[in-house]
Amino acid sequence: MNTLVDRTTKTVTLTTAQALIRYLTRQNVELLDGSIVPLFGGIWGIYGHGNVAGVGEALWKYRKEMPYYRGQNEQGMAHAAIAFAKAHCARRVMGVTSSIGPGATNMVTAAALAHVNRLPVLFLPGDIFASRRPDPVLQQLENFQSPLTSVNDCFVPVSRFFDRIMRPEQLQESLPQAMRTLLYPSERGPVTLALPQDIQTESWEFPESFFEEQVHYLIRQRPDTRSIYRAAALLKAAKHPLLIAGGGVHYSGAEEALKNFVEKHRIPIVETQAGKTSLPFDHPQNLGAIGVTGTSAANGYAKEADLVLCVGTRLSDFTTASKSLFQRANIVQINTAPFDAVKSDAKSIIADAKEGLIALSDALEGEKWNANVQPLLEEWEQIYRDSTKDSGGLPTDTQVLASVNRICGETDIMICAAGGLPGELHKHWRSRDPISYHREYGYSCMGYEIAGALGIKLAHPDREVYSLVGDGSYLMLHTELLTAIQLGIKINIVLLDNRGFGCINRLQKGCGSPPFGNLFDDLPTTDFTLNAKSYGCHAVKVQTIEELETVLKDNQSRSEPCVTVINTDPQKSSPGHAWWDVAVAEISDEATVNKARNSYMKQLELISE
Ligand SMILES: Cc1ncc(C[n+]2csc(CCOP(=O)(O)OP(=O)(O)O)c2C)c(N)n1
Ligand SMILES: [Mg+2]
Repeated sequence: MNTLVDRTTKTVTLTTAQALIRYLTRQNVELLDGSIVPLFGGIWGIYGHGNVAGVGEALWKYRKEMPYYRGQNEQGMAHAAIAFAKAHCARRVMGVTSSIGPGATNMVTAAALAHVNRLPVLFLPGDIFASRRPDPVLQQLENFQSPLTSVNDCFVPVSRFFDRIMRPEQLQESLPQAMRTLLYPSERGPVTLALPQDIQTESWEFPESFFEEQVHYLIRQRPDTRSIYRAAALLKAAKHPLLIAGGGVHYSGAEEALKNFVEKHRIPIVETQAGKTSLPFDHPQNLGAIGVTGTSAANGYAKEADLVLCVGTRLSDFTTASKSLFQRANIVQINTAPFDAVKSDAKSIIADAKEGLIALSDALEGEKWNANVQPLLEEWEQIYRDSTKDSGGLPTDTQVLASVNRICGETDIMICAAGGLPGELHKHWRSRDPISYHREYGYSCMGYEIAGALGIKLAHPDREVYSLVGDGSYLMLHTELLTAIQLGIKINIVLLDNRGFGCINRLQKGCGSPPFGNLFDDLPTTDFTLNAKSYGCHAVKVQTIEELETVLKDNQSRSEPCVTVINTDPQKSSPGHAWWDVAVAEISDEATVNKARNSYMKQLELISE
């Protein structure tokens, strides 16, 4: 592998689709443990006239080298592909092929999800004929201004790299760019290669050398020395520094470097959703979740911090508590992407998290801060105990998650994305394994939870996967449960049924609006167990936390997907410890809205002081 090849004469004649799939099968990756595996874990697909005879034919030809997975919904398949990549810390990838039109646009939401979370995935939507011979072909949009436009142009703003393959030989330029986007940490994100259906089937004499076996590896960008000395000088001048660990810590595999850094310099850390479990939850310097969904300890310390060292975070609205948390602190950012590194007027260190932390630690020499965080941690421990203990009534989300947490083994993976749960989990979930907390909270996309669980299980077949899902998210997209049955894959679904959009109902009331349009007040109860059983899942409804734990334990010996349903209280959530900017109407007929507007304006004044 990666030896010199004869680039002179040898050619091979293949269709565009065959060349594409053959090229993908030749891409490998060296993982951090030194093992070499195929870069692509497989291709998901749903066929239609736009891909069945082109990409479909090629996937059959290469079926031994490239696994093919057939899902139920293009968005669901793409969620599974993205979760597979995330569960591999973005080091392995999957592709998704669709027909033209609705099959393609079904993937646009997932492309945005991957874009927001900086996660790699390869979209292969079919496209209208390049020859325009059968125009308008079935499912063709027919843009009135430009026949160049098809629905696949919706992928342009949600892809990190987009190309339309109008000639077979174009692959030779396009595929290396696609690989660059899937693999370079600073560029990483979704790639879309739109494939006109006639071009998929046309052949070309490709040089054999194009298909040589490649072994990729994690590219670690080293920091510029000046940026390190500038950051070290700022840190040395600070009295209360704080480190925010973001998803970049996991993508870099920087957990050990982070531990060494904080233990040597005695700086407390807090974690974003993507960065949770950068350190074990019980590490004495880990103050836990930061931001709108943060702990009292993390947010309490952040208010006092005079320097915030951000490692691999996008500094989202939730992380910064709508920019209210540490607006007076100096910000230093270690990030592979200059786009993220300059946010919040940060002094940037453009680097891989591990490389950046090691270099900064060297530059700080023996400097130590010794913050006393013990009282903050003790206060949080008490709040944690009060919120998670079983109080006997209708269970809360927090009590359910604590119960699942008790059942989970150290290396089991728990996934969640939207609703009230992610906020509760960010604060209250306790684990030590770096990849055990799988959160999609960049796009917080309802419907990621079950399809995503499938992708995680494909990435880690030896681990139990628990998906915590609200009834709203379940109803939005649960049909990849059937795909789990098809593939003989076990996932554990815990469905928290609070009869609707609990968190949005609470938000609506918090903004002064009368509650409507969120909870199912008038509908008879839905029997989710019947729904899950109809696909072949093992499904049980439980009433209490105690029963939940008994069922989850029993399910550990099962091999089919298990769905456990529990009713939860839509009105209860644990207290927040930071502000979230949700704009309230300036004028309203409702007195409650006017009141909420007044407190909103007071908050805005507070942060602009
Ligand atoms: C695809 C999508 N549509 C809408 C939203 C906005 N939204 C966020 S949470 C939520 C309700 C989720 O309901 P459920 O899954 O039952 O969780 P709960 O709020 O009850 O905890 C909605 C509508 C979203 N995040 N994703
Ligand atoms: Mg709900």
